[in-house]
Amino acid sequence: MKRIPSLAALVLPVVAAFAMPAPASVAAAAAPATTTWQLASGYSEEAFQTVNLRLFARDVEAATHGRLHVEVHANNTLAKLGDIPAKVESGEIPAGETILTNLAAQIPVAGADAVPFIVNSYDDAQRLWKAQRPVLDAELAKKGLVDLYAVAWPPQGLYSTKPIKGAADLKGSRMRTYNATTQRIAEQLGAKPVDVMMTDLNKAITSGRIDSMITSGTTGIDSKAWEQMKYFYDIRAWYPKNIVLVNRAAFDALDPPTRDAVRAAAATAEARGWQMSQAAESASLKELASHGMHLDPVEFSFRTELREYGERFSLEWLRATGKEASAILIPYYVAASR
Ligand code: PCA
Repeated sequence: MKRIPSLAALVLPVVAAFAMPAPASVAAAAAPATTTWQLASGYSEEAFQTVNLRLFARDVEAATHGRLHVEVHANNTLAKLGDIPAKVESGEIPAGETILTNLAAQIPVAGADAVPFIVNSYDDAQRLWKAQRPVLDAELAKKGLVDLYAVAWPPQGLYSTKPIKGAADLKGSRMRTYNATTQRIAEQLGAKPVDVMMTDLNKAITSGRIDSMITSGTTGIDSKAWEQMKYFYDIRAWYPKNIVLVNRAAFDALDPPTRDAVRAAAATAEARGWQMSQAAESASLKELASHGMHLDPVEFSFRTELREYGERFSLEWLRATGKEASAILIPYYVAASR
């Protein structure tokens, strides 16, 4: 049997390629007081987003000669995923990583990430981020939040305990959701939304609490989806992003060279993270299959139904977002059509 390289083996060369050069920007001689940022994340240690986050913290430490120490608390240990944006906004914790769609209730443009089927590739996902970022940053600024970097998860596929031939097969199924946006998508499909954080996903799968879910191949691997869910459909519904946020006052309290070093490490983390995501994506479907999952093609009629649900969701999002939606989508479609 052909051996499938593990995800770690595929992601590590990407990590090595992004080793930061020896820090020169911050003069060690000045050595002012050390600052520590507590940084909360709601994802498990093995998630590639957390691996990248720890590398970011390491790079900041090196580039500032230890003047800024970023202490990463993964796995919901410092704050629960859903609470992280509010806690960073209030300053209770200086920094945190969240999935961008968690902000969609207060900042509708953040919800562009889960509009199904408008993004078809990593290139599209990058274009969307480029168009979305300035609009999003202006909204974050009003809340006293600074965006450091954002990285897309691999495309979201459909997992199920039984074969799915059409949307009718999802009716009444207990579909795992990960925030209000995915909850709305489940409702539209006629499924019963069951909110489960990624860190509790394996337990929810093995205890039979959920029958279906829409998430990435890599999260399916991290949560051992195959222990109950034998069917995977590569529907590539959307590419949600995680974003790392800092409280504005905490950021402004840094001296300018330290701020520059944080920005530089963030830019490196963003580029590295997107490459890690892509490396994980191309390996993950093979890995799911190697655990006995059926990767069946999506029936044409089901694909058509999914597109229709996607359009309905897009319209709801456009209505809720108003003119800011066009401020993102027009530049996005112009760039995508080039
Ligand atoms: N994994 C995370 C968010 C999107 C993804 O691919 C999750 O399932 O919670």
